[in-house]
Amino acid sequence: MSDAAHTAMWERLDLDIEAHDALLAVLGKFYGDIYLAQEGRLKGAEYLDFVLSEVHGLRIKELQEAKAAGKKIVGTFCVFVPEELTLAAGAVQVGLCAGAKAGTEQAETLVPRSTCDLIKSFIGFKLARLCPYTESCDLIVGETTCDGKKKAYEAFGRLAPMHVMEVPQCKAPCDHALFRAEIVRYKEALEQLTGKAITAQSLAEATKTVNAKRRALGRLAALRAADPAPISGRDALLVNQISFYDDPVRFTAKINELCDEIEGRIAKGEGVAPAKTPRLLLAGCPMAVPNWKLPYLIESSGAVIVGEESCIGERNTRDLTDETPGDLEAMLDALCARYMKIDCACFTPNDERLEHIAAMAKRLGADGVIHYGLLFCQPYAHEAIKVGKAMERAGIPYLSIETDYGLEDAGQLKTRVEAFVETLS
Ligand code: BJ8
Repeated sequence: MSDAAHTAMWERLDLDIEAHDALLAVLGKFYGDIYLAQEGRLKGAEYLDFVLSEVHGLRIKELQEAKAAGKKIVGTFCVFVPEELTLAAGAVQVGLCAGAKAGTEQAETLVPRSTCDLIKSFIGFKLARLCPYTESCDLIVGETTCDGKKKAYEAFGRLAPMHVMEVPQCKAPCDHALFRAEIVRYKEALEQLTGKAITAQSLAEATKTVNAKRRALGRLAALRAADPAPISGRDALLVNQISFYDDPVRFTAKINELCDEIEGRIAKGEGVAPAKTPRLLLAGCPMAVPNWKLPYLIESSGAVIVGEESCIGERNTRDLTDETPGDLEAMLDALCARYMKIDCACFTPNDERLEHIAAMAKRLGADGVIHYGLLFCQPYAHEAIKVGKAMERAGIPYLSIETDYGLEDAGQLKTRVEAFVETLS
């Protein structure tokens, strides 16, 4: 697409063109420094570079073409929104990334200053007219996970068409029943939006598509147990980030190709860092595009990241939806069962998360765990303490970091990470 065609498309979406150009310039520079400067990247990473370079271009054009063909676009902020249902209704689902500081001052007119950057980011992007994904959406789905998000959606709902799903906070049978009812309510909202009834057949097909994507991401996650690490943590994170907005069928094929290449690399004993480089597992809050600060600091401090225990990582991909039920009601039960396994810190108790982190660290041969919490995020700040104790019991070195989307603390964080990595060497 030419620059002029891009600009015309963004104008039609009523973006603030000048501010948007400035944002893309910063993103391009950031990407060059953090991604393109890496050594020993896989050939398949060219696809990631291409997708990122066209993140506000070709993919938005595809969404506009889908809309012109009568499809609806659904935006989400959380992995509790069942993509299976969205696809079964013939709609396109995109994750709204919320990983950069934008429109912060404007956002703070709607939410308290003591709100995490992820929330401020999606509100800021909307108020500053910077996100072509948000502006392409026919419906945005929120969810009652943390207090910050659920109150923010009250304000956001006045700016965009919204549906909010209630996500329970516990996992007793009555909570499963509540979420099962919410799945039905979301199904009905989608049917109203698209004018298309979700059938057993359309849901079965959509479930296969979403499971195939999860399997490809699971395959990649498993290959990262190899030493030397065959792919950098930054690239693996990027794969997970892209999974939220790329076309699911194309993405799955590309990631399986990437995995084929990785298998070849492992067979030759090659990697992105020498064998025995300190290996770290990142746990905690999700890292949306372009939140690459901490992974970059870690991997420029002599360590390699071998796994992400977050919603932009294995928390979102470890569980498949059962494909065996033949009728719609049983399929909705299967969806509910699958989504209620998610071990988000918003649940209480949430001890399975501690077990998952320890098991991941063991499976991936991690030498240590770094817990990442966003400043002002209460659920993950609480769990950082619990995770620390669990890692101590398991004998796994642990570092807890709390930060935001700013770069002001980068020097101080690097010092802490380097000191931690040194203890592992
Ligand atoms: S299922 S992790 S995607 S809610 S960082 S906004 S928790 S104050 S992102 Fe999440 Fe769904 Fe859970 Fe996953 Fe609140 Fe914390 Fe901010 Fe957060």
